[in-house]
Amino acid sequence: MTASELRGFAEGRVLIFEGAFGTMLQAAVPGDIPPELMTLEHPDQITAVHKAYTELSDVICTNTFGANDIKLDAIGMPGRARELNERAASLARDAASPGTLVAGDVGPTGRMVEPLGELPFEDAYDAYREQAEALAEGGVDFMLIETMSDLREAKAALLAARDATGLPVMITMTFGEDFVTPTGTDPATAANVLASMGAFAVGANCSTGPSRMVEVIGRMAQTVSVPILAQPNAGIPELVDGRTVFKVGPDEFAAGLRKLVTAGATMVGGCCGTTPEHMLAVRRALEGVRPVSRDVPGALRLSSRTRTVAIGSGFPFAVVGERINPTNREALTNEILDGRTEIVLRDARAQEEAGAAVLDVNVGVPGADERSAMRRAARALENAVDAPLSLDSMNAEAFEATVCELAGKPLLNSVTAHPDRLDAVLPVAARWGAGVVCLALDEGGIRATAGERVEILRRIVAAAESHGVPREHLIADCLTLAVSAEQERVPETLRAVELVRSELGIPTILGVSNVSHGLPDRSVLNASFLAMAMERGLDAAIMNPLDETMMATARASSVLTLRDRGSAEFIREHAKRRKKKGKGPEVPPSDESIESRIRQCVLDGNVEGVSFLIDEALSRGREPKPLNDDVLVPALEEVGLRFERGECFLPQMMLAAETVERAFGILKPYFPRDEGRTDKGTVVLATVEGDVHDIGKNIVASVLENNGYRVVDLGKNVPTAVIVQTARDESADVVGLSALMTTTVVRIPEVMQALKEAGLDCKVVVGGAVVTERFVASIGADGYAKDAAAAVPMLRELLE
Ligand code: B12
Repeated sequence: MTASELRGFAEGRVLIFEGAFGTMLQAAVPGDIPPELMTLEHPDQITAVHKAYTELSDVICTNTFGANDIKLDAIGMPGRARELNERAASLARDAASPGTLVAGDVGPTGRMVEPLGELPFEDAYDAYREQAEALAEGGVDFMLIETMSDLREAKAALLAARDATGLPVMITMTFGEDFVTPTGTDPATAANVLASMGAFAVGANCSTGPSRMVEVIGRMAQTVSVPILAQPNAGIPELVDGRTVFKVGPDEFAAGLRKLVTAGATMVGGCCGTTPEHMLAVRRALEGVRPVSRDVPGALRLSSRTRTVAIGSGFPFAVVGERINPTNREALTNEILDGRTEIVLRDARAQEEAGAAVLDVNVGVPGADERSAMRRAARALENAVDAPLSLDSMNAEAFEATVCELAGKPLLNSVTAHPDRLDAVLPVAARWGAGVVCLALDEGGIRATAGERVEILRRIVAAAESHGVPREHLIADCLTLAVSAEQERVPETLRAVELVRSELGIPTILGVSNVSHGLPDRSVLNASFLAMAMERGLDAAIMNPLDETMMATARASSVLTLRDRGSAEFIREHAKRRKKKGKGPEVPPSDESIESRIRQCVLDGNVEGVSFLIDEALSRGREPKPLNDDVLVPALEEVGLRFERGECFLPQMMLAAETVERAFGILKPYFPRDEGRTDKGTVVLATVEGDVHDIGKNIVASVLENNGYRVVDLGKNVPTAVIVQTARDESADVVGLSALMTTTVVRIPEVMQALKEAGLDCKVVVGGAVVTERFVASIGADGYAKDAAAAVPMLRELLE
């Protein structure tokens, strides 16, 4: 089915998708058979579920949610994706009543894609591609990618489905109570990034029931104009008498979906806990209901993983911070040549703090590989700051190497009307859904008049559209010329800003600082030019957000050009500045201690950067132990607190953890050793089952090894039986258990009991953030240490 056929099918009505599939199957086939395998072993049951839903829905889905090779591999069924998907697609196809569409269902791989996890993007892409090909082969009408929690994995699935099938692709993500995905992405950002990459429809599924999904769908509906799909579960499941129960019944569910349609959903269905009864109630409740009409204001919307910024008339003026640029900055130039990102991140934070909405990233330095420099900087920035990025380069390969690494939707700065440049940049923008700065420049150079420049831009817009880059992804730069050299051309630039707006209908951006080149008092000239350009309708400027005159001018002009309605932002900023007692934005101190730089590096999750800093600290004579105990561990604890307060999300916590692990790996060999001794006793160490926190346990392991103990480290998430077996095989003197969560600390008494039952009389010592002396006393463990250093005397005493 083509996109336009599907659009025709959906026109003017609310499409109803099926309810939960897995819930029905579990009820039909007792036992623990993976749902995907049922396609082969119980095809009749699959057909029965399809039949139950096909009567009630406009769309039924194939039984292939977990049928990608990565997931299948994890459940011991590698290499069977093709067969399972083809078969499942044809079962659904055969069961569908005439007029019911079949969606090829695709779910997550169950593993985290880099940089949050270890699964390479390409591997996720390959697995999804294989699945999509087989589903298309089996005859599905379109692809439905569901329950994604990480934008990069969602991108891999979307691209693979697009590349492999050419069918329309719908894609939904799952959102928590706080209206963000588990990796910190808000609904507007998810919708913007995925719709920009060509999703036919975007939406939300599963999550926390229909009523809380209203907010999610509403925010998506205000951001994108593609159809919106809402498939909530029947509330958060609760455990009642050992059974999972979903509390939202059919009528309440149907009323909830009605509200979702009012919020902007054009397609609805049910996820976990919903049944044909739920869908029957939905069918009745939506009889004759038409989708609400949406009027999404046109703008260029850029995204990071966590934020979306709209640029265009009617939206706040966007300051694009220009400081990440090595021109005339020796320290930054050296940093880029060394492969570091510390100054880049510091500049980014300072600019964001000062009010930059987007950060321009220019890392072109002669002698450095710009592709890897750009990729490194952009990756570090996306993890550490919220602002979307503008990748600034003359090298299209640097765009290509970087854009595939990002979760968000960056701006590619820039393309000219030069045919080679158009052919190099536009396909990258089209494939990855990126925004593009269009420079009013061609082989003939910069034109004198506004009209000529707009003509060049018109050609770029046409080329972009023919490459599949829509107008809403473009922003025009009419070129700022130095008033010292070409005074009469400056007013032409202002005229061009006005013309682009009225003739091309795309937003405009200018690198304003160029205007004052070669003159004194540059800030005043820049600010005056900015105010004049804003009056002509300029939507964004590449400028220095640390220049207070410029920022004050941008804020004042926003009020005077009606962008800042009710002067709200102006007043807010005034109050903020009064609080700071008139101080301007902080310029990053250059004499920061190495300790606070390392701390910042952990907070930024700057895995690559930390090695340099640890080496620097060691070479300056810092001791490894205080670096670990007083800098790395407290920084990680700070990340934990921010996570608890909802100020950062799982990706940041994961990257901070990886940063500390990397740092500890460098420090480890320097820890004091009790050379040559491994005879103080054998300690079997493990983080208990269900718990993946192992940084603390790893520190304990190396400190004990260095102090003459033989350590058998079983790693994390270790089942009780494995701990007991190893304790026996290794004749352990001590079993050391680590637990960091209130939910897993209960495993400790379980392991103690199992050791006792196995007749092993080894001592049990425990530790981990949630373990307290009181708890230890209550379970009767032999020892507790609050940290690795305290573990050494504790063990000595215990074993003597
Ligand atoms: C890093 C981290 C992660 C990393 C772990 C990476 C890794 N490889 O370890 C990642 C990102 C993967 C993670 C995931 C999650 N995390 Co976490 N995480 C943390 C964080 C920020 C730091 C933990 C840490 O490494 N501290 C530094 C080390 C050095 O300290 P430590 O572990 O306490 O170890 C020292 C001592 O305790 C002692 N010790 C430790 N073990 C042992 C053992 C023995 C025998 C002895 C003697 C001593 C000893 O010595 C160690 C060295 O000095 C904490 C916050 C915190 N303040 O603890 C949250 C925290 C533990 N995580 C939390 C949560 C909720 C989660 C998730 C559920 C989040 C989610 N929504 O998915 C998942 C859980 C996944 C799972 N099933 O386990 C909560 C737990 C809340 C609770 N009370 O139950 C915390 C407290 C954050 C919070 N404030 O909300 N997390």
